[in-house]
Amino acid sequence: MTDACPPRPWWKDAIFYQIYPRSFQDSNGDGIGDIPGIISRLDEIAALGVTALWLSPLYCSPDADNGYDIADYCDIDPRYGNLADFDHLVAEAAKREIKIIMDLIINHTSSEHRWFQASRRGEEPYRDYYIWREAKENGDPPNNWTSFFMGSTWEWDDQRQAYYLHLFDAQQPDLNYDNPAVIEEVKQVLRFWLDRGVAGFRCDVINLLHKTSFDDGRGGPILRGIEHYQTQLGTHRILQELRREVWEPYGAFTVGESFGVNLPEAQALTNPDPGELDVVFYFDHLEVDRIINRYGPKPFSAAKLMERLTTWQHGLDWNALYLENHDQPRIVSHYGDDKKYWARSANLLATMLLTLRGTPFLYQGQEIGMTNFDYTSFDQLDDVESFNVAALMKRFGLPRGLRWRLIRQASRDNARTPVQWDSWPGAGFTTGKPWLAINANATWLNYAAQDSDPHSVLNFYRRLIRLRRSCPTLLEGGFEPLYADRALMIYRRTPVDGSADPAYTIWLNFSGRTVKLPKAWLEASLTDARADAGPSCVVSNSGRHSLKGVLLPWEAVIIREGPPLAEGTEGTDES
Ligand code: TEU
Ligand code: CA
Repeated sequence: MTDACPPRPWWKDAIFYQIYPRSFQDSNGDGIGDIPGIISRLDEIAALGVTALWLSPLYCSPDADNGYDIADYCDIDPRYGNLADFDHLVAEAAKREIKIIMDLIINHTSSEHRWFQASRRGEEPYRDYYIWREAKENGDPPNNWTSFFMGSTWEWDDQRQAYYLHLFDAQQPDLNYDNPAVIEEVKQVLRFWLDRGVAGFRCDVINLLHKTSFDDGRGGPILRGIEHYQTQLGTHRILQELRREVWEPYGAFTVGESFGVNLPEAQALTNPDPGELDVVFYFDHLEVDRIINRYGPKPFSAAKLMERLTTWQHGLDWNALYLENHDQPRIVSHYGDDKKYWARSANLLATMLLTLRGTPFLYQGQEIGMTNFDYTSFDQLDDVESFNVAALMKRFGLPRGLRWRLIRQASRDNARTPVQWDSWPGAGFTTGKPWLAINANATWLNYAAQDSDPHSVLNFYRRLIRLRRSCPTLLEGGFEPLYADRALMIYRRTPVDGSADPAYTIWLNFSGRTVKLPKAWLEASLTDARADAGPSCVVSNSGRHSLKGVLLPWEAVIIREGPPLAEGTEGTDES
């Protein structure tokens, strides 16, 4: 007798696509993307091979942090539509076999939420829904913590005559997770959306929920105090309770954005016993070229990236794979080359994302290789974080030019410019004035131009997604690092037991130079039958069919080990 294997969960085979609704598709000319707009683009999303959507917040919000400050968890902001539109979206997506997960922001609410309004008046039962503390004798805040968006984490409230905690903006007061009533409220919110047919949640800064102590923090001006609230025991307990009582009974999927987690913490958050989250978003692999955070650049190295990827590929059973989201610069402008080798480097990054072990999450516009914004001055920005960071840099005496350079490459607005659907004014995003300026490169870098071009970034993504979904090795196989240096990265996906699908090796050149391939690895990939021609490529972003001694600038190649493929399945190329 053998125990039946538990069925493989749907999300392991999923291709997720994140929508930042404000910037996705406007349907009524007010310059702000909306739900009818999303519905109108479902065919494009389905054509890419996407099977699940993560929707950035659509809830009622005064937009101090673009919806990450929620004023009503159980309603849609009128600018995006209404609950009927939302239900329609869920139904239309389901017709295309696309599931939907919501963004769940429960570390904090908006200061306009009725819970906070009642709490600041001292009304029960809301009095202790938030974290209130008295001022020190001299009137100072209760401790020295500093927020994600710079400055103190404490804001004085005249009405309540006390300070409240906010890890992010002052208009984002933190909920008090020592109060069981707050956890009960959260369960109601979860059930509300699950009952409407959503398949799960992307959980915003989920590892910061429980604050263990309010002692002074150590460290410099950034994130002082984080040791008192990052991935605490109390947070593990809350997640276990939510999983047991809500997620598990509904079969809901959860991906937790986990700020600053290390591997052991991520392992604990995703350990099926007792069970908290399914997968986590960590930041490690995006920080290879950063000191401390996005605003402190240092040189990139493929070897360093490989080292970090390997840690996570081996350390977790399953990874949430991503290179972009609404908080990060565009990957082609970050790890790629958004100038001379724009398409080829975008395709190389696509190759990496879609050949690692885990569930890939694409971000809107990534599939056409959208780049960072082309703004030239501070007044074109919108993001609260960019303004606060710029102000802090000014206080530290950084000259204006340097401030702009750092903000320009790291601002979250880089990812928030409207999706470039076509080359018309408004880029097919809006017929009105877009809430955030559209990149001028929309005239040539757009969906319409790429849709029918077999050599486009878009079609490269489509092909890779198809390949991934048809190869058990790419879906479920193991990961083995083979070689890396400053520019080059080579790894292998190893076959699944009992599967006919062989191993694949992935060869990536993260540089604008032609590099020689290490002979040992090249030979290892050669089979006798094809030794003369060189190993044959299932995918190449340069149009090559076999691998010889070098990789061209930003070249990416996938080699299928074992017998050659049938005619017509190999040699994917780019112009
Ligand atoms: O992000 C939290 C986070 O960990 C960072 O990426 C953060 O945005 C900051 O830029 C660090 O420098 C989540 C959301 O994704 C983000 O959009 C929200 O602003 C934030 O939480 C607060 O809800
Ligand atoms: Ca609109």
